[in-house]
Amino acid sequence: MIKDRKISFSGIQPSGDIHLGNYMGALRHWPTYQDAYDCVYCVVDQHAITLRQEPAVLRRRSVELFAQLIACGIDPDRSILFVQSHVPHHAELAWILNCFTMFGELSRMTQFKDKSAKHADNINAGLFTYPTLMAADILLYQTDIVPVGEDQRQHVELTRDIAQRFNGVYGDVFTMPEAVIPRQGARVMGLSTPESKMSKSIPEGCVFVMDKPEEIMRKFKRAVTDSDTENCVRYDRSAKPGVSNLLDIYCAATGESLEAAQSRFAGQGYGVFKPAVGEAVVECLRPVREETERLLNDKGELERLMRQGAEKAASVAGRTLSKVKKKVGFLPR
Ligand code: ATP
Ligand code: LTN
Repeated sequence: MIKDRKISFSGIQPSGDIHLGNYMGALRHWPTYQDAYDCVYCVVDQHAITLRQEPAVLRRRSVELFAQLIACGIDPDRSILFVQSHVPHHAELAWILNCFTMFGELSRMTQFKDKSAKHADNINAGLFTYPTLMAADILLYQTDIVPVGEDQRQHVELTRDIAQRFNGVYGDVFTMPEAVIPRQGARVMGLSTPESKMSKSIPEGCVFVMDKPEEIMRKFKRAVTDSDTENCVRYDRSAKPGVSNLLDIYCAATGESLEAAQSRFAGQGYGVFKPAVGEAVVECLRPVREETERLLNDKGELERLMRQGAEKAASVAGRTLSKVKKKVGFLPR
């Protein structure tokens, strides 16, 4: 396929409400790729059902996430933004790629091992073959780069191995993708547990993008600071993980440098510092929340954008899938 610009593909699961960690570590960076790449962004609801989901909640989260991606700056006219289950090519290619993926390879995936330990009562085949569906997502669009968190690097590596194996048999069908891992905001820690990453599974110290300002302020005022006696704002990840995390969040929210932030709060106690970080986060998230709310008030328009995204996605994905089917020996209909 001849391409004017390189292609970027990212996906995110509608499996939980989006929090500050997801925003700082992933969503906030995504729109920036639109200047240099042709971008494809996907709400991966088919991946989400590898863990049990409440149907009504999954529907609500899928629409909300779709709106949040637009609110963060993804332009649905310039990029392809769509919902995975609206484009059947993903599941279809995933089946074919399953036949080019080894049992041993899937068994070695860290995420599979982690999730099957956490959900021992539901180790289903979809959880096991999660990476082949992700490979299909990526390879259908002849993707060059895949912006993801560090935790997804292994899945992108497997995607490359699958693509290489397929190309080795049938010639150059798939572009070889590469993971791109952003450095900034890569690890936001929990406000109540600064030693572990902010996560929806620890709701207490987790700030959600759709939280109201009062709720955000409450969470920051209760944030764990460090058990030393000095009550002073200083950056030291190992000795003062709570305060350092708050400083990192403040800098990410305001764009101020760490040095500037440290001197701004020098000599001030936590009673001033914590609400100031809260306010910075409120202001950083406010436009995203308000724009999401505005978009959610017009469901008709969101549905139109989802249809438009699915049509654009299907047209690109269809070209790759037809080629793959021909290569493996399926009869034309
Ligand atoms: P949770 O732990 O809340 O379940 P998650 O890791 O399941 O979060 P995903 O939906 O897998 O979240 O990830 C969406 C994106 O957000 C990924 O790119 C991931 O790297 C990023 N991300 C998740 N948590 C954080 C965090 N605390 N700090 C920075 N980035 C994060
Ligand atoms: N597995 C990813 C979500 C995901 C994805 C993708 C990311 C599904 N398909 C394709 C990049 C490209 C996650 O859990 N964050």
